[in-house]
Formats: sequence, structure tokens, C-alpha cells
Amino acid sequence: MPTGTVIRSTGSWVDVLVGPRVIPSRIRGRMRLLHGDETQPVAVGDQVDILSQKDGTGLITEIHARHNCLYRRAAGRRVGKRQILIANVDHIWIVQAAVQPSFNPGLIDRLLVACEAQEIPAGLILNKMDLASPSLLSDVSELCTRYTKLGYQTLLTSVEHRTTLNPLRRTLTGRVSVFLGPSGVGKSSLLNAVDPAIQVPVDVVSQKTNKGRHTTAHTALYPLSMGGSVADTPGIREFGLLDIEPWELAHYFPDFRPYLAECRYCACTHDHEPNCGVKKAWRMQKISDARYDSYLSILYSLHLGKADTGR
Ligand SMILES: Nc1nc2c(ncn2[C@@H]2O[C@H](COP(=O)(O)OP(=O)(O)OP(=O)(O)O)[C@@H](O)[C@H]2O)c(=O)[nH]1
Ligand SMILES: [Mg+2]
Ligand SMILES: [Zn+2]
Repeated sequence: MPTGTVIRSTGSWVDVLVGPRVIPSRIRGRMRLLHGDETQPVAVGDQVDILSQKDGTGLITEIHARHNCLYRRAAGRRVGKRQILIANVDHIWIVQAAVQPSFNPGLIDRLLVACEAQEIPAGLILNKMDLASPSLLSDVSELCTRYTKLGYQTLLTSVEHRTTLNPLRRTLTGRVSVFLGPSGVGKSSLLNAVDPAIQVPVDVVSQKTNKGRHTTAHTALYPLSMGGSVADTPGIREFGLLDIEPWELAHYFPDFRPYLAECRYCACTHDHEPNCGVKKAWRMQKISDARYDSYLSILYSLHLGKADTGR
């Protein structure tokens, strides 16, 4: 029975890469029942066993245990279920644009919490640097300093200036990475630019709304000529966190961790409680206003059990 990697999922059918062949495969009905709390039992990045069918398709009979996976709370019809965005990744790149659309620190912090909670190394890419006006450069540099200090690698890129892509190309080589971020920031464009052998469709950002038009509809994993692979994902509008208790949230803020032991209450949520080490550190400007604001906004959304965009 061949084993392969799921490289694309469009619902009931998934593409499985077995050696050099892509085999369109279905999922056994029983598996859907076994994975009832998930929107889809199989995710891009999964290792699966398939049974070859006479018509050349495959039937997925087994999903191998995952090293990790990034998931969010599903919205819409399947609200509350776990939606797995990608499985078995080495690195997540949160992609934002300097402008068109402008970067959203609240969303960056929310995505970083998910990466921390699910123990997946993450970094930040700020793309479209060619469009950044001189007045924006100080905001960009402040943002980069903030995340670099927290230990997240930060890259400034532009698909218009190929030399800015060299550091990115180096970090992608030999690893399984994923590009995650809002629509229109240039995830697919970056992928095309780092490896010309890949040609993912991209679209123009609407001049009217300054927003992308959700060009990428499904997550897909692309092998890179230089070794490794990158998953391109559809634009994220909101990201609801799951399985995180309010008192636990601060553990996923690396800048808060040094002060957690100083709180009087061990289940402190660093909000209204007295004698709070985190709030003291924030007042002494050891924690930035932006990060503390993000923390509170995520904390309140956990209480309410809702997703938001971080704005
Ligand atoms: N000036 C400039 N434009 C860019 C850059 N990167 C991407 N773009 C443009 O931005 C638009 C959106 O790019 P996409 O690559 O489709 O964005 P995406 O993040 O994949 O969007 P979704 O697939 O909808 O999530 C396209 O018109 C690109 O040509 C850049 O570095 N500089
Ligand atoms: Mg895209
Ligand atoms: Zn506290």
C-alpha cells in the first residue's frame, strides 16, 4: 500500500504525492466519523496510506500521526470545529504587506499565539517593501525590532527587488514551510518569485478596497527546486483560537514569560488582578503597549469564544 503526502485538499478529494506521481484520492467514509470534531479529517501535509483503485484514483485508508499541525476554530456552517490549516510543518511565515493592505499587528500576535501553542517555529515577512513610503519606514522598522527582540526572524521583501528574496530563499531550502496571512499581501507572488519553476496564479489588489480578491482558494504544498516545500494558503480574514484557556494565554507571549512567576495568583490573567507581574512589567515599559493591547484583545475574545481579526 503506497504512502504519500497530501499536497492539496479541495474537500472530499485530495491530491496525494507518491514519489513523482500525484494521485487524486478519496477519504474512507468511516474516517469522517472518527474525526468528527475536525472540519476535514485529512489536511495538507499529512502522510497517508492509500489503496490504489482500478480507475487510477486512491482511497485513503490511514492518516499517520502528525508531528504538529496548525489549526483554528472554524467559522460559518461548521462553527466551533477544528479546522486544520496545515500538518507536519517545520516553519510558519506570517506574511504581511507594508501597504496594500497595511500590516495588522493584532493579527500577527494572534497567529503567533497559535504557532507558540502548537509549538511551530514562526517568523514574520513584511512584503511589498518597494511600495513603502519614506514616512512608513520608521513604523516598519519599529515593527521589525519588536518581533526580532521576541526571537522571531523578520524579513523585509519585495518581489520587485529580487535581492531581497535571497534570505527568504535560504530559510526555505530543505524545510517544509507555510505562508500564512491576509489576502493580497503577496504570499503566492513570493512563492513564484523564490522559485520560478512554480507558477501559482496571482491577482491584482483592488484599487477601490485596497484588498486582495482571495485569489488562492485552497491550500497547496509546492516542492521547491532547491529542496524543501512551501504551502501557499488562502488569505486569512479571521483566526479563532481553540484549546487555549484564558490563564494559559500569557505563556504564548514570550515577552510576558519572564514575569509570570511574579504574579500573586497562579491563574492570573494579567487583566484585573492585583499584584500582577506582567502589568508591572508593562507599566515599566518592559512590555510594549502594542503587545499588551493585543494580549487583552485576544484574552477577551477567548472569554467570548469568538474569533476576530485582531483589529
Ligand atoms: N508592488 C508589489 N506588489 C506585489 C508584491 N507582492 C505581491 N504584489 C502584488 O499584490 C497582489 C496580490 O498578490 P498575491 O500573491 O495574489 O497575494 P496573496 O497573498 O497570495 O493573496 P490571496 O491568494 O488572495 O491570499 C498582486 O497584484 C501582486 O502582483 C510586492 O512585493 N510589491
Ligand atoms: Mg495567493
Ligand atoms: Zn498577572
